[in-house]
Amino acid sequence: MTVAFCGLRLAHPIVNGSGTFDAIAARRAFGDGLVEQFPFAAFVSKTITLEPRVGNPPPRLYETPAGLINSIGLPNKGLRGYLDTDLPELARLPVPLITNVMGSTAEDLCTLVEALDDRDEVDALELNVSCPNVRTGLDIGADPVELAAVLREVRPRTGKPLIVKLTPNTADVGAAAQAAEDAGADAVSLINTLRAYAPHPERAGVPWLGNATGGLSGPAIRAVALAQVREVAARVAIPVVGMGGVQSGVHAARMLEVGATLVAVGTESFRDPAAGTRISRELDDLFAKSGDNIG
Ligand code: RRO
Repeated sequence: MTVAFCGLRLAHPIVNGSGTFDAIAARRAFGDGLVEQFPFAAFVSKTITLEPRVGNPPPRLYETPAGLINSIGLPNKGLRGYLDTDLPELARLPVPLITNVMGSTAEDLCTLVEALDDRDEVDALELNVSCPNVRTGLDIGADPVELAAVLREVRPRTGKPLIVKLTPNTADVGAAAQAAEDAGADAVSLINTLRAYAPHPERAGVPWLGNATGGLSGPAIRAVALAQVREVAARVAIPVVGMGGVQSGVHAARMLEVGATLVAVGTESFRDPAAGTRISRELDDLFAKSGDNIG
């Protein structure tokens, strides 16, 4: 079941959520086999910023009854490190590469986008305007007016497909999606994690996470993700990448039913690094059983 997405032709509709699958570490840990049988139809990189970042203080993870709270805080090598060290490795993957970027100012974002536009190894860009774990002073994804203003500066800097990763931590995700489309986004992706607090299990009033709050992912957020993807898909004409708690082919089918073109798998890959392969097979089986009419 190939899928057309922003001018790319993908082998199936399952991709990874940014930051939830480290393809370079996976090759080291599991060997070339995992990379040759790559679990995803396109690879979305972890978010990169202009300058290197060390990320948030530990602890960075907290398990909830049906999910995971992370407060990773965007550790990355910065643009230079990505271009020099990671990009040559990621270019060897057998699938298109989508590079995810985040800036604390529109100027930073423009620099990132221009530098990546120059690189043939990068097939598309995803703009992260939705990380719950950094205080940038620029919560652009939550404010449609600000989001559109930043996108109008960034859009002309690249001819590559531009995907905007929306935040669920806003009153009106449909308005944010509409603003992204109006300002020239080629696609939107959602949902990023829901802002969440993890209490210390033994010390009353003390946060567990080093950064106090984090972002909730996993099965706990699936129903929220479906509601937001459904709302956004009904509102915009550009393709939607739906994600949030997808663990099976049936879950992926539900995302497609509410209007997603692609489905991203995130937290499930931590449990099973080959989850993408399994979920795309399960989806194929569902299509085979019921034609185009998945029930
Ligand atoms: O690095 C992170 O803490 C992080 C990012 Br950039 C994001 O977009 N979403 C998330 O849950 N964590």
